[in-house]
Amino acid sequence: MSPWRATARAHPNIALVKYWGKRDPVRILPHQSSLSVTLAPLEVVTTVEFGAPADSVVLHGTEARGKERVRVLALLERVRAGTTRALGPVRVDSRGNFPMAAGLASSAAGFAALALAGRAAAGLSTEPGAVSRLAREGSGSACRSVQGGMCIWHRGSREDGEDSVATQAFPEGHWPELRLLVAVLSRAEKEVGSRDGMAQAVETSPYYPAWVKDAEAEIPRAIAAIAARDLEVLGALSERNAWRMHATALAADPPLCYLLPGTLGLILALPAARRRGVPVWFTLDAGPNPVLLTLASHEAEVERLAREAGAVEVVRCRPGGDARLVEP
Ligand code: 2P0
Repeated sequence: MSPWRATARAHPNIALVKYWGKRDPVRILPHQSSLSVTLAPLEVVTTVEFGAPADSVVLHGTEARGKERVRVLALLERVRAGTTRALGPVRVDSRGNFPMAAGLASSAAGFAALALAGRAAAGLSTEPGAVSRLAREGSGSACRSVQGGMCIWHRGSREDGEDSVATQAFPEGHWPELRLLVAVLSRAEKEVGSRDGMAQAVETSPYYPAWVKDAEAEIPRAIAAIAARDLEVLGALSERNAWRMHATALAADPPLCYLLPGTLGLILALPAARRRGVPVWFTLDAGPNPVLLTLASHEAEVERLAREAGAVEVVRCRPGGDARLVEP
């Protein structure tokens, strides 16, 4: 591949132990570690080409303006700082194969693909640790989309952030029966984005210190449950971690409520489904659309359950692979 141009693909990820709050908003360093599953078949494909006539950032077919463009170009500035070569202006083209309205942030897949393509195009090492650190500086959760399977973003303790990086805990093929279904209840854009919401929770939620301590302690328990492929234990852990993240947000001032009535309708129906023998648990990001954890054997039944509870779309996912370089 030409050292001036590269194309990378990356999947988004869903956290089961969530990242919620920064100790350093500039370098994007979290207060606690988080753990996620990489989601196939959803992906973003990004091409980076240095030596273009002028800087250009095209996201999903449209020239980006404002904050989005600034964030993309800032990440590529960090790539430039890592080499003595004169790379010149850059052209970026990035598109996803999934509806952004599904509530799955495309930023994780987008910044993971951008970091990998950017480093490759500049002739820099594409070793996962280096790519993950760079992706983190674009969007925190992106550092967990550089590798497949299940990844842990270690909070780290260094001020320069060098040890705040994601590593793979289990490869893509570790748990082939695991399924994650995004139940789209609302496509409306949320009023307060994750970045502002987590900052508000850090500053004003009296529950914030308890959140940090609890979430960090859940990581080894989540690893043990995944190692044992124990969905009952992992599902219960995912639900309580999601509830605790939302409790922390609800306790902020002003309060942050990401749930809609339909969200509660669906997630409160799950205990009865479990009593009927359906293995189904939820996790919920900073938005109204739950992600349902189940097994391949029950995927159709869980989709039906989500639709009966009002889901307008259900996106079926499974653990995905590493971000990778491809021919454009
Ligand atoms: C997560 N979220 O662990 C958590 C759970 C939302 C709720 O990571 O400010 O887009 O770019 O670091 O990564 C969404 O926040 O935020 C997120 P920035 P990001 O997946």
